[in-house]
Amino acid sequence: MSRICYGCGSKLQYADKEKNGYVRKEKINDAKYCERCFKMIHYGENIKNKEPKTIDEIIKTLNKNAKFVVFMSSFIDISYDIVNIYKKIKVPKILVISKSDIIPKNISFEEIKKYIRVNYGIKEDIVFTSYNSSLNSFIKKISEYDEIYFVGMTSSGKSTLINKINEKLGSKNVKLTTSYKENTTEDFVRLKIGNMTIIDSPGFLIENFEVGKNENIFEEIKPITYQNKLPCTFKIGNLFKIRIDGKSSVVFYFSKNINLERLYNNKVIGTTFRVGKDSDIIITGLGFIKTTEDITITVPSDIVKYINIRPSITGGKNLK
Ligand SMILES: Nc1nc2c(ncn2[C@@H]2O[C@H](COP(=O)(O)OP(=O)(O)OP(=O)(O)O)[C@@H](O)[C@H]2O)c(=O)[nH]1
Ligand SMILES: [Mg+2]
Repeated sequence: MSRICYGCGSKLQYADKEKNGYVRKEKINDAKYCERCFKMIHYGENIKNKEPKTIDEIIKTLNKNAKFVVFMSSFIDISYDIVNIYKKIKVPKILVISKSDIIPKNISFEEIKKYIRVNYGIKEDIVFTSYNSSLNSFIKKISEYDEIYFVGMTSSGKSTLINKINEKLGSKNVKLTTSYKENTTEDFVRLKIGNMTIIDSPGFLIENFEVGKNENIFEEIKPITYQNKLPCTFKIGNLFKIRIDGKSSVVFYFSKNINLERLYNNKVIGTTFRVGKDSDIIITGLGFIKTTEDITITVPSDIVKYINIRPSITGGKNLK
């Protein structure tokens, strides 16, 4: 019988070093982790998953096998694209806004809930989790089901949350592999935790800006506001520059480790588009920029694929 890696769910194999689940031949019968997970856990390496599962493959498995689904996304990434994936799941489900510790304190969970219900028409329960919250009521809620699939955006914290539940309930499972890089979990992993079977899943991968450790958001976001009066260029760390034309407040929700610099007389070559007032310009995986008035924005053309526009999650008419 084939065995799986407890860290990422890949089938263990020794035939091809380049494929998921590789271990050395002599380890095939007793390794708990594939070589990639072993290196990620013990040496902090980040090794890319070369064969990520597609969104359709994951959805198909859920609609065929799942009894109950926990769907996770951070408040940064929530957008029409993500809600469209959520809506393709046809079995009982709840929406979990993960990493609630990164939400600025001036935005209440109730406001975000209302925003999601009003703007995306989600009727199911919406709950907030974080790796440093108590999780008692969340665990109580999911334990009404004996089998639960955890799915959601890549890096939304699925494996971390399952490890926490495992720890809280004192189960002796091997730890799932976690990392800030995309597509850490490669295949479904079933764990018996208390009376529940919890299934970790590979994350849904939409175009995701690849962050380094420095740009990943590990703690509460402190938004940075500029009053844009003239056309200005903003340098976002050493990553890229954007240009904003229009009189508007421009509020950046990024990792505090990203230095922002406002430049005048500095052109950006790329793609230009209009953004309506009270919008968030999401750079998926990195953060978002809120604008309060109509603006025109120019971004380098290779960044366009990461951009999603949504009604602003942090206030204005979108919360009414
Ligand atoms: N601030 C914060 N960071 C978190 C939280 N949960 C997870 N993270 C971090 O987010 C990153 C991704 O966590 P994972 O648990 O690997 O995410 P995942 O959803 O399993 O990712 P895939 O397997 O790629 O789909 C890691 O760097 C975690 O430390 C949380 O509650 N708060
Ligand atoms: Mg994972």
